[in-house]
Formats: sequence, structure tokens, C-alpha cells
Amino acid sequence: MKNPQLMEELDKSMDDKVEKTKLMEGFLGYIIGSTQEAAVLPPLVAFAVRVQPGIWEFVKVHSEDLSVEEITPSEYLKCKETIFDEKWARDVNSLEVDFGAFDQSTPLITLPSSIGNGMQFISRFMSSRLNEHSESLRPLLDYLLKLNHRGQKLMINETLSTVNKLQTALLLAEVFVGGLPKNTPFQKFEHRFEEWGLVKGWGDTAGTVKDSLNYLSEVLQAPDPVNMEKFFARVPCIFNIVIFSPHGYFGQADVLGLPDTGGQVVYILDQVKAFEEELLQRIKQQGLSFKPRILVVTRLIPEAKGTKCNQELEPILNTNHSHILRVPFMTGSSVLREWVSRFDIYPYLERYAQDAAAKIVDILEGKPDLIIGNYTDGNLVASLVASNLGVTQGTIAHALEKTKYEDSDVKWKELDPKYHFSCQFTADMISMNAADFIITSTYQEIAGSKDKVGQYESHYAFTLPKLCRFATGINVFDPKFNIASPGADQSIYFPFTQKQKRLSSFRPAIEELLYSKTDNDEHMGYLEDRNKPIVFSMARLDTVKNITGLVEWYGKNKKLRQLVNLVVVAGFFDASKSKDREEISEIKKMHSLIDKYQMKGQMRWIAAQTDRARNGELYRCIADTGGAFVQPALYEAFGLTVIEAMNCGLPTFATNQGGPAEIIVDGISGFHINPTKGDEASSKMAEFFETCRDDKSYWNKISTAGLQRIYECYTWKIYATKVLNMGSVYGFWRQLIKDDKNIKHKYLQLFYNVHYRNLVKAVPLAFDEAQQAPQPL
Ligand code: UDP
Ligand code: LCN
Repeated sequence: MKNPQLMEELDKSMDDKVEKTKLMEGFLGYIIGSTQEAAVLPPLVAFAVRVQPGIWEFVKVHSEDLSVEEITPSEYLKCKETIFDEKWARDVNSLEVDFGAFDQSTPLITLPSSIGNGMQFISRFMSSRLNEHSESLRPLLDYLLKLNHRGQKLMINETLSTVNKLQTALLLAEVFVGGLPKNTPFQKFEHRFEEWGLVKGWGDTAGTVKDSLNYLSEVLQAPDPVNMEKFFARVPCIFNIVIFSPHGYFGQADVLGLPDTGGQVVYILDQVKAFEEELLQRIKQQGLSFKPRILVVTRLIPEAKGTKCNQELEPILNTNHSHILRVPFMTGSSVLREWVSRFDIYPYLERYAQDAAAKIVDILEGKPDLIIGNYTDGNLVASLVASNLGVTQGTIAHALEKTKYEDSDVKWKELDPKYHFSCQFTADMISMNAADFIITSTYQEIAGSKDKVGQYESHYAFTLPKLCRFATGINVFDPKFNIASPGADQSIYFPFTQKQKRLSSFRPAIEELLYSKTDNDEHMGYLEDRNKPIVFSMARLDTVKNITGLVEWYGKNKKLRQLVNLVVVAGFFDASKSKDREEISEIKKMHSLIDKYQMKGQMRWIAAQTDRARNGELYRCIADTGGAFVQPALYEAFGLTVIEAMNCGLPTFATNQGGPAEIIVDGISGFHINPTKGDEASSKMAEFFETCRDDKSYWNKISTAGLQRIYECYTWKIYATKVLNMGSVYGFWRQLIKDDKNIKHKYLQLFYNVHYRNLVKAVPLAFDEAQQAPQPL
């Protein structure tokens, strides 16, 4: 039973309203109100109570005497499993995994409000670790002694073999550079530095060198988190970054809107640009002349549908040192030629990780310094490669599928033929636990909100009956969690009011796209009254994106239909041309809704749009009509379209399920809508447009507040600084806890080998029509 059912039952069982209010105001009411889920096994009921974000209590209540007993997460999960598979639940030898057992010496955050600030917490903890006794500083010295790039020593050389020697050298050097003009180039005093055992990497001028020396001196004297963070932001330890994103069509043009190809691609391309800029700036400031390299490693798809996904190496536009590297999926000795759904990708990943690692080392002429994974497949591959090469690893979920589909864990068996969640959730567990740090876009992604469980939080204790019970999957209080929100490319998504920057060359095409009266491959339906504002939405045609939901809400709401037109950009119109199961069913649903609600004349359906620059102008043209953007998803992990629309000054209504709830402050910088309450959502929109009709300034007020929110919280510059600092801090942290890390690593390897590999064997291989069915690997 989920909380709403529980409340309903409570309602039914208590007629007396006063009694009920009394109960709900008391402690028992608080517990029931905070219960997320209850496993009902008469005469027992087991409750999973979420006291605060991240804090759970599990209790068992006996319905006869109302005795309450605290139980462990494992015991709670067993109660839940009993409903699905009693035999397995009772079997003492059922597979139970407790990753928490390996983190005994890892400090955990304790305050829910600090969740997601892992780096600051780690800096504090590292300071106290380095403060413990006279030998505690040795690991920092060892780390610095090993620092090099492609064999060239950095910061210190081997003559500084003790902490005392290092401290003396720093003291001498600091006094020396203090006497130089601030802008004296490092080359001018490089020889002098070498006499003290100090080499390149401290800075490009006397001024920056002095600051770096000082940060380390302070840390060695009495480690403190502020200087620790400042010092690690200066350490030259990241030059080459590898970013994995195997699934979908990863490209720079003609790919957006294709199946499995959306925000993740946009995010990574923008991220790479921001990383490269930040790396160039840092390397210069460090006084070094190395060139950074960034490789985005994806899948090579020979049948590329007119995209460049069949090209092995492609330079990334607007960068000088970054490339897309495409590595094919192999089946035996042949290359898989066709796109394969992200849900069916698992049999290819192990071999892919090996092939990709070899290519990467070849291209970079060595190991990368940081590996970042994206989504389940990219994170698993990143874990395999990072563990193989011994490199710091970060992961990004973009979306955790478990949260998108209700009860997809306990009902995994039902869903497995279609989604292979057994592989996906197990792979997620492996990479979350293997990662040195986890990058998230919002707090809610980790720990939800007061009333809603976070995506990662839902992986704390969960079970896949008959397969594996995760007594501790991942703990959101683990300091590996960090929030670094993405931005939107502001050269593309800028306010509609910046008239001189507007891309007027796109106008005729956009005019055609929105208003022409004919149907073709790119658009269908038409807008009879072009004086009405436009309600606009754009997304992949996935079930969770709920574009069909929005069409239905609009279709049903007469008032809204009178006030505005509807334009949606999503997928395409011919179901027989899609190979994506969800897309096929959504295409069919879309056609039937348009017929059912007779929407011709009021609604325009436009096929997926791949030109980002034109899309930017499209958002602005919608703003010109006095319209709004609607993001109606049943669940949205972050929601890049939300920040794109807001960047263009378009008032935005977005789902309250997931990231958008945090991006938008309801009623101020936009509006929240509840995707499960369509009538309420469409009324809220109608109300907005009525108010705008009566008060011309209201639309501008919301538009301006949306922009303000973006500039304060969602930019790529803030992101790149944070994430590169994470790479540096966690790179040292993993050395500091290497013994514990090794033990967990061995366990993860075992789990991968004996459990995960077996699950993968059950996933059928996709094979091309032109090819023979390939043999299993
Ligand atoms: N997008 C696009 N054309 C489409 C559909 C989507 O260009 O037909 C872009 C959209 O502008 C955004 C990204 O794809 O940049 C979708 O990201 P979001 O985070 O909204 O959702 P995701 O697809 O990642 O789940
Ligand atoms: C995947 C999603 O589903 C979106 O919510 C995100 O905005 C996108 O990735 C980028 O992180």
C-alpha cells in the first residue's frame, strides 16, 4: 500500500471527523502521514516511514495488540517480498547485498540539509584525517610526489621526501616570490624553485604561485577545509577527461528527438565546452602548456540514419581539443549495424568497455585523469574502464528508470521482457557504489523533498524478489553525492526581447512550421486563429514525457481551447517507421486523441526538431505570441527544455514530479502542474491566460522572474568549476581511503561476475536483418 491508499483506508475506517483530526495531529498520525509504503500481511503490517528526506524508520505493527517493533531495512524488505514470492522471502539463503557494510569507515553526512554537499564535507573530513598525528600528512606528500603528466613531474620532485622538507621548501619559496612583482612569469624563477625541489605547476606568475604555496603551507601547518579546497582547486591533476555515453544517437546534428536521444546529448556537448574552457584557464593559471583532451565516447552505429553516428572520430564544434569517439558494439566478430534500444543494450557493454578502453589509451597516449559516466550503460562502462585503468570516476544518472515506473523493482519480472530492469537496476547499483563521486542536477534527484522520495533515495533499500535484496543499495548521506546543476547554452537560448540578436533568417521556416495549412512529414494539423497565444511543448515521444497527456488535457478543456492554440514538437507521425516500442504506442495514441477531441484548427503536431539554433528561435517566436511552455512529464529527472524555455523568457508550466519542481518557484518564476491531475493542470493554464488577458503586465512579470531564476542558479560556468574541483578532491580522497576502497572493489567485482553477468545472459541479442543471428559473447 502506498501512502494515498493508506490515507484512504484510514478515512474509511474512521467516521468521526473529530477523532480523525485528533489522530492525525498526534504522533501516530504523524507516523502514518510519513509512511511511504506499508506491507500488509495480516495480522502484521510493516511500515516504511520516511521521517525526513533520507531518514527512514521501519516498523512492524501487530494489528491485534497494536504493539510496535522496530525492524531493519532487510526485515522490512522480506515482509514486502512475502507478498510477491513468499518462498524466496523466507529462504535464509536468498541473495542479500548490503553495500553499506563496506562503508564503515566512510564518514556519513548527518543533516538532510547537507545532502548533496559532499565535496565540502569531504574537505572537512580530510582536514581532520590529516590532523590526526605526526604521520597523518604523509599520504598528502605521497600524493604530491606521484603527481605527473605523461611522465613530467609536477609541483614537487623526489628530493622533498619528508613533510618537514616540503614545509621548509614552501617557506623559502613563499618568502622569495613575496619579494617579486606579482606578474613575474614563473619561467623567470623556475631554476631557483628547482633548487628547493619545487617544479612546474604552482602557477604562471609570482602572484598565483604565492597563493598556491600559501594554501599548501596552511594545510600542512593545520589542515582546514577552506585552504584544502582552495589548494585542490589549484593542483594540476586533470588534463584528459573521458565521458561515456554509449546509447542512442550521439551526434552534433540531426539527432535530437530520435529514440533514446535527448537532453543527455545536449547536456554532454555543453558540458564538454564548459570543461574545455575551464581546463584551458586552469592549465594556464598553473603555468603549464599541456593541451587538455576530452573524449566523449559513444557507440558507432553503421546504419546512422543520415547522422554522423557512423563516423569514428568527430571534432566537437566550438572546441579545440575535444572529440566524439565512436566505438561499435560487437557481436562475436561482427559489428552490430543497427540502433538498439537502451533497454536492450546490456549484452554489448562488457566487450564495448574493453574495446573503448584500448582506443582511449591509444588516442590519449595514456590513461585519462577522470572518467565520467552517463546513464546506466555509460556509468557501468565507466566503472569497468575506471577500475581497469585505476582512474577517478564520476557518474551522472540523468534519469534513474526505477523511479519512473511505479513498483518496477518488486514487479521486475513482469517488466523484464520489455525493459530488462533486472540488468539495469543491478548495473546502477554497481556503478553508484563503484563511483568516487556522483554528480546530480538537483537536491530532489538525491533526496526528494519533504513529501517526495528522491531518485537516489529510492535505491537505499529495495528488493527484486527472487533475484536480489539490496539491504543497503546506496545511502544518500554518503558524501560522494554532489549537486552541480547544468545550464542551457546562452548563445542559443537567449531572451526574446534581445531583438538585435534574434535569428530572423529562421522566421520564414518557423512561420511555415507553425502556421501553414497543409499536412506533410514535418507537421500535421493547423491553427485557424493565429491571434491566439500558443501553448507549446517539445519532448521525445516517450510515455513518461506525457505529451499525449497534455494533448488530452487541452482537448478536454473548452476554456483553454478558446484562449490558446496548442503546438507540440514530438517524435513523428508514422508508427510503422519506428522501432521504439514506447514511441509506437504514443504515436498511435496521439492520432486517436486528435480525432477524439476534434482538434484540427486548434492544434499543430510538429515532428522532432533537430536544429538547436532554430529551436531557440522557435521558443522565442512562441514567446512573441504571449504563449507559454508546458512540460507535462509524469516524471522528469531534470528537464533541460524547462531551462531552455525560461532562458528565452517564455513563462513555463512544468511537472511537479522531479527536477522542474526545484527549478521553478511555483507562482513566481513559473508554475508547477500535477501530471496526474490533468483537469487541475489545464485549469491552471487557462487561469494564467485569463489573467494575462486582463492584466497585460502579468505575463512579463512571470517571464522576467523566470529569467532571474536561471541567471542565479543554472549556468555552465558554475557547473564546470564545481565538477573539476570534485575530480581533484575525490582523486586525493580515493588515495586516502584506498584500503577500504579496495575491499569494496573486490566485492563489486565478485557481484558483477557471479550475479550481473548471469542476468545479462537472459537479454536477447538484437541482430540486423542483413546478418545472421550472432552467437552470444
Ligand atoms: N529536443 C529537441 N528536439 C526534439 C525534442 C527534444 O531538440 O524534438 C531537445 C530539447 O530542446 C532539449 C533536449 O532535447 O535540449 C531534451 O532534454 P530534456 O532534459 O528536456 O529531456 P530528455 O530527452 O533528456 O529526457
Ligand atoms: C535526461 C532526462 O530525462 C532529463 O530530465 C535531463 O534534463 C537530461 O537527461 C539531462 O540531464
